[in-house]
Amino acid sequence: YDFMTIDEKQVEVDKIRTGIKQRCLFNDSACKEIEAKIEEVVRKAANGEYKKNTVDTAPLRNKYFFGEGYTYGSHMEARGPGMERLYPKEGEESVDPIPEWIHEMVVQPLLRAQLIPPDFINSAVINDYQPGGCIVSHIDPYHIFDRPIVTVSFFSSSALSFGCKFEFRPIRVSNPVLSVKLPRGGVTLISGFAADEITHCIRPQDTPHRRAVVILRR
Ligand code: AKG
Repeated sequence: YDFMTIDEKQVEVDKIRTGIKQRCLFNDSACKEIEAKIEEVVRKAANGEYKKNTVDTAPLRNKYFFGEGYTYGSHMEARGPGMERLYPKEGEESVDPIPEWIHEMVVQPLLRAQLIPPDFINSAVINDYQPGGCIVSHIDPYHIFDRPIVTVSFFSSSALSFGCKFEFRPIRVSNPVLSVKLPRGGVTLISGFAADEITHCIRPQDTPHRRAVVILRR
């Protein structure tokens, strides 16, 4: 992107924007109720109440997989884009089902707002970020996830950045082609160019406070 002219960058930004939809659906009191439920998930995980693959802990970011689990990185012999695979639906490797409160408190309002078709969502992932937590640039694997990809933010606001390059040790992130705000209680849907043709990430500097996101996908 550093080699693009201003006009070329604008065309790129316009294409990304066509694939982003945002709505503020959850007010402060709805957020508080959902945040209490997220705390319950954290507690249950700490108590060892979930299946092994439901919980994925990392220093600044824990993940909780419900409905469908998948593996994409360090535990695999063959890694990299295209090599991600879903865990089986039954048995040792499977994850816990989507909790009822996610259906009632998070998915139902999306259905009422006609943002997703009925019965679309069969995967719910909670990412719980500590301050400075991040997700490196990636495209959600097409062979695993349909579009749109839906996220709802809790505890604090952040930003979703498109087209960043990451460097490590020390961590450095290039300026995004486009960055969109992710307000607490806000819903973000990505599809088309925004989901398929450009990477997205959460930069460490955009998570100054603890934040959780519920990612709803099929
Ligand atoms: C992912 O976990 O794949 C994300 O892109 C997370 C996005 C977010 O935290 O809003």
